[in-house]
Amino acid sequence: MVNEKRKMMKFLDAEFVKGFIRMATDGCNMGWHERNGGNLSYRVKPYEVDEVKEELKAGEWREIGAAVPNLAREYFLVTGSGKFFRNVQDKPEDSICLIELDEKGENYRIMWGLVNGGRPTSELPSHLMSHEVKFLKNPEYRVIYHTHTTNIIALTFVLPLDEKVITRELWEMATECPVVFPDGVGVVPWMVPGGREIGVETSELMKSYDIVIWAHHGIVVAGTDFDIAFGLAHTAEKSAEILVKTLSMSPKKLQTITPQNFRDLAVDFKVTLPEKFLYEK
Ligand code: 2HA
Ligand code: ZN
Repeated sequence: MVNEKRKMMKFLDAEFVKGFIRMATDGCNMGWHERNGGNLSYRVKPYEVDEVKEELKAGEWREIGAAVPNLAREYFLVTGSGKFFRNVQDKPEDSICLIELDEKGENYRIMWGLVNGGRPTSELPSHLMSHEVKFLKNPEYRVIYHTHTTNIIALTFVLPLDEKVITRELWEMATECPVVFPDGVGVVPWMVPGGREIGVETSELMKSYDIVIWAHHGIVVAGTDFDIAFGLAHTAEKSAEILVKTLSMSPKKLQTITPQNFRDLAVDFKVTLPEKFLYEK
């Protein structure tokens, strides 16, 4: 009984909620979340739901706009549609919500948050479809994060929208990149945001990648926890920034990391780097 009592806590004191708020705030401080740009979701662990269940209150069932049967009855902490990341820390109860999915994975209901009304992120179908793909591959995956990373967006205007080219460019600009995202990056051409279609394209690429670029819009990353997901976005965006600076100085690189350098790195760092990215230029 004593143990049970100790496990209960205020919603906003729970570690998963604090981690979510910190990540939203960090993203905002990076300049990636102008106005209501970007969205974040976290698949909550059963014991974490238990910790806060005294504060949960079920709202009406509403349609997700996509079917994710493998996520039936799962709980997600998500940012709200039209809500600003810069307000998440000061007004979490107005900016984010905890949702529960129904037994078919077709409807959700709000269990906490969005106290002044509203809905979960407009990209909920994309988030949930990507969560489903990741969950089926590895149930350790819990975070999906969409953000408007300035330099990656800029590069989608000047690089071919080809996963081989963009992966290779990002790998070349920062030595840690092939270690942080050895599978490479997926690329979705420009699409209307917020719908099921962009969710289908993104989740298809999530079968192979942890980072998907939305041309002229931003990125979606997947991770097992907040640190891993944020770190992935940060690493890729930093590399993009170095490429933007390099291209601003000169259209041609005088020297770079070579395909053989990558192969040597792969051995020492025990990662597998697909040969499709190590073509001769
Ligand atoms: O405004 O970023 O993609 C939220 C978004 C939609
Ligand atoms: Zn967006």
